[in-house]
Amino acid sequence: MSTPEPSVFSRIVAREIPAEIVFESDDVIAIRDIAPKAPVHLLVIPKTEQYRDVAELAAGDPALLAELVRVAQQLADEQSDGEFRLVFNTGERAGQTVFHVHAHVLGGHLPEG
Ligand code: D5M
Repeated sequence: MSTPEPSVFSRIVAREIPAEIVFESDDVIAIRDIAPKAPVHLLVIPKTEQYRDVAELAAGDPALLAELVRVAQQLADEQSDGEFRLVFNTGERAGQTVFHVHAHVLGGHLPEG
């Protein structure tokens, strides 16, 4: 059986493709989104790609999900006013394009809705 290709985020963790990395720990990396939808738009990503979406992550490793939320708050404090929208697109029809779980952290002056 062939090994699946690493996700774009695993390739960023491995420094195979460039990104603006704003936080890194043993378990988590955070980068600036390449197509920002708000003045501050970051992605907080577990380094492991074993969870494709937030439902799998919550079931498999709730402590790691809590760590994503903690990092989101820390980055919103550092880069904005501490308030933020946290979005997990879950499934293709909901707009998910990268099936390696990631939290969108949107801050600054947000669009309505
Ligand atoms: O979100 C996937 C998000 O990932 C989308 O907002 C673009 C972003 N993206 C994709 N490739 C890159 C790179 N190379 N750097 C930074 N950001 C990237 P989803 O919720 O799956 O639609």
